[in-house]
Amino acid sequence: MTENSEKLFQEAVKYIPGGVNSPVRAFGSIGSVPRFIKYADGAYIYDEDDNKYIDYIGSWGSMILGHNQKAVLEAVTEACKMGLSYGAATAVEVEMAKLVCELVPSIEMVRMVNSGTEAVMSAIRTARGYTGRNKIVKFTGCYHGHSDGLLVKAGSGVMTAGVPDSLGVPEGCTRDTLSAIYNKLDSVKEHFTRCGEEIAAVIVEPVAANMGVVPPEPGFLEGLRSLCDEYGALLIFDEVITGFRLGIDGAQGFFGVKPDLTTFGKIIGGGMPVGAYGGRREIMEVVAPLGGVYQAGTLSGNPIAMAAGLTQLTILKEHPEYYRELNNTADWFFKKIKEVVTEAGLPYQVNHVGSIGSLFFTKEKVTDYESAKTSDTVAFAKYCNYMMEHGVYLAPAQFEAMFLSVAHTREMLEETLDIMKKYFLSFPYKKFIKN
Ligand code: HOZ
Repeated sequence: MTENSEKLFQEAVKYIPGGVNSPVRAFGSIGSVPRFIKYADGAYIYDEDDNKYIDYIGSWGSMILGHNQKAVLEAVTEACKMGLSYGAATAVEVEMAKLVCELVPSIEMVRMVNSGTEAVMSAIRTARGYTGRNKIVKFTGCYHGHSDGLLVKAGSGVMTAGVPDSLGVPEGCTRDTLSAIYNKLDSVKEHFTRCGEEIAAVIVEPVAANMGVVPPEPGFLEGLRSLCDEYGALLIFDEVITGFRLGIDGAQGFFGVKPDLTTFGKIIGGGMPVGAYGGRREIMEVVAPLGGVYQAGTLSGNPIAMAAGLTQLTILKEHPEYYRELNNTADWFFKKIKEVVTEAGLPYQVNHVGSIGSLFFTKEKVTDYESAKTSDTVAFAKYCNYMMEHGVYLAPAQFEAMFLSVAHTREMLEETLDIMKKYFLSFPYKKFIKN
């Protein structure tokens, strides 16, 4: 039953564009009613109709420890008693910056902001300021937030909506954004050969997670590193999703490739709105007030947000076994998903890296935007709605990731697999198959 969600949605559309504050949440691509969430706990999320779901979104990855982690909640509660915001320097933000620099070896200085979008926007400006160059290379299907210059063939909601570029972005804002193909080094080389001296940075999701999850092929990230070094451009890893998720030092630790700048969001805030960008000292020293790259924010380093993020990161640091267990469990889970679809006679693809993954409704191996786009989104929509109706809360779009947390137990994952199995092995499903 979704009666209360339906009523809320009818109200919401009157006052909020599309009824939501972020497009994917409208459930448009699966054609059903967005669930309005009342509360969440551990790996479960509950809607306004009191439906209970196993949550595979986890605030798009932020809740790696599960919802309502006790120590995080306590830290936030304590911090609230001291005032909500000062717009001034605090001890907690120094502690936070120190911890990020300690955990991520490529980072010697870091600046806190309020979202991943803001982090990326600022990192790009920093790269341009530092190199004195204007052009950036991004990959088709990678999503780096909604700032003007990066809404070029972006992933996530833009890809789901089938909109190549956003309205309202003047041509001038994207003139210096060059597109390349994920996992195809040659497509990057072409840009460098043509205008290498003008390229300030290459920005990449080290594991693409906004066209569904697409792992980097062996040599791809290393190749980007070499090209950037050869031409004096900076390599920016957008670790908004992978940061503190694949391991305490993110994708850069997981794959052993060191970027010049890194952006964070989601996990770094422990559920609060936090983003950050950081990198080598000499680069970060161009940021104001030290240098000429201006970037500022009243709520940056907000004490409540810092309390949540600092506590979540400290727990992760103190429990390296969480990553081992989470990644092992995820390896098992995604392998089982592949077995389920194979048993049903479906040639669908399962991609995953650590605790993020995607089931692609296509027989093509998914390595980039074009192959991801071969997915049968109608079949995905039917599947996604079935899962929702049976208590499994999935990202409501083919081109998003599934997120596991340390709160997901084997029993919950087995329950999820059983529901998937029932669906894929059921007769009515078969008539929707395109591939
Ligand atoms: N852009 C996010 C998914 N990649 C969705 C964020 C949200 O709706 O909260």
